[in-house]
Amino acid sequence: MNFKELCPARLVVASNRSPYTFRQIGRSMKAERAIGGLVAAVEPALCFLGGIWIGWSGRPQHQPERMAVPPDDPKYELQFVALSNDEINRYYEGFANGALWPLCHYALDKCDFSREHWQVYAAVNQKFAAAILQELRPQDVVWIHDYHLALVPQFVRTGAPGVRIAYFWHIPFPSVDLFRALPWRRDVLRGLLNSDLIGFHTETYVRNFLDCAETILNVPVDRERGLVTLGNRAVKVRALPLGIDVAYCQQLASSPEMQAKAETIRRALKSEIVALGVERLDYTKGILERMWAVERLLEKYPDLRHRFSLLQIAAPSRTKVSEYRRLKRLVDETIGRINGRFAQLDWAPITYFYKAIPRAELTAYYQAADMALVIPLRDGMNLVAKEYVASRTNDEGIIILSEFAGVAEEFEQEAILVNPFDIEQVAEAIKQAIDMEPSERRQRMHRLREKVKRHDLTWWLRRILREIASLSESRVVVESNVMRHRAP
Ligand code: GDG
Repeated sequence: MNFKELCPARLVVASNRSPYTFRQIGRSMKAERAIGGLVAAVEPALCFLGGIWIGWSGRPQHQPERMAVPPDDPKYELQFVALSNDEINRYYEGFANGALWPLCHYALDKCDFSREHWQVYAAVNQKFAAAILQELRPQDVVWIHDYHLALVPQFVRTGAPGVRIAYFWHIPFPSVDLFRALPWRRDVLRGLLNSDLIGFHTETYVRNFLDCAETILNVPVDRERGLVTLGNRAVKVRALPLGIDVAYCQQLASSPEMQAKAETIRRALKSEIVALGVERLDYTKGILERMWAVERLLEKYPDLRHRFSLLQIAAPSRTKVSEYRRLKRLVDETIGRINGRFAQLDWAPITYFYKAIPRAELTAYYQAADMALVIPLRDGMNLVAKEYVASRTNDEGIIILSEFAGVAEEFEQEAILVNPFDIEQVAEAIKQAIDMEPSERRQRMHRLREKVKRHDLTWWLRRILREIASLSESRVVVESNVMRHRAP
């Protein structure tokens, strides 16, 4: 894939976390690639186009401040932004994860709208913008990621008015009624609208964002063309659903090592039917609700005791935020209670890992599971659902999927869609999956695999890079309320 033909520009990428973290081993530092969809999605573009990725290393200080990566075959540079402990508390844990994250996931009761946190959020966004401006060369494209950096486009635009800025928002964008609760709703919208292109995972998030721009900022919105007009600039707003590296998933799934591991997992669980949950331990992922659904299932269908079990992998996440510590206690207690209620000497209904599993090894879990329970209360996309599908190379398996995950807009026909708040419905959906004719399960999985293949990571990168490139070919200019395209 030659991305350079699509987009000849150099990229300046910014995200809260740097794509590599570092561990001190003896006297030297070992670079480790961060877990998660963002790095997997963006790194290939940077490797092809070259450029720089600006992010926080995850530590208060970092030496050196800059390095070339990937370590074994350097293709682009990393520039670290240093954050003090106070900045981490207020910008990252306080505002980004204590206000914006719950707000965008419809958890208004968990929002802490502290003015001090907001001020530090703005100051840290300015710090990121300063780092970007320092690196900027003529013709570069700035590509900013996620809810931590919503004000960065505005600060960059002030320092470099003509620069092209693309933004990708990885989490849901809530409806206007909810977003209005944010005391700094106008600042966040204006900050984002200093981009030239804003990408979301789904059409629903695009609609919500356009509604917010129109209602809260009172600016002209063209829904058909996906444009917001601000002064003499038009901002493109697009649904660009992120795909995964299907070829990599299939390669892992076909490896004898992973297949052997999948066998070992199945044997150890001693269950005829294995369901799998994989997520960061986060209150948006519906982990507790899923446990209650399993409890209801076993209560209602006693013949499934001994035959069915859930394997839940929950990777530790944001462990310093009090809501996450509370959730951890609740999950521990709930699993303990349910296992205590139903377990027998040679069988437990829930097997629970509180640890991160390396990406490659996850494949063995995907392969060992007869069904995936992807039941978040809200989720921007959910890449685990796509990875599960891509790993089912024999077309076996089925997904029980929350209607509130972004991926439901793509999988709604083939998955069993549920409302995660309706515990009885989730329990019944598991039963339906167990009772489904194997041929129907195979048909559904086959169709899902075709979808995931068609809209994979390369497809997404092509789409987004094409959109980015078109920002330079024909800048959208607004003149006396008439829109026309003009060469730069
Ligand atoms: C945010 C949005 C959106 C590897 N080991 C573990 C693990 N991984 C990998 C998975 C997957 C990724 O991490 C998790 O991605 P998700 O999309 O499922 O969820 P978030 O981390 O919440 O990501 C989300 C995404 O950004 C991309 O835009 O889809 O909606 O919230 O690639 O293979 N994941 C977990 N445990 C491991 O041990 N959970």
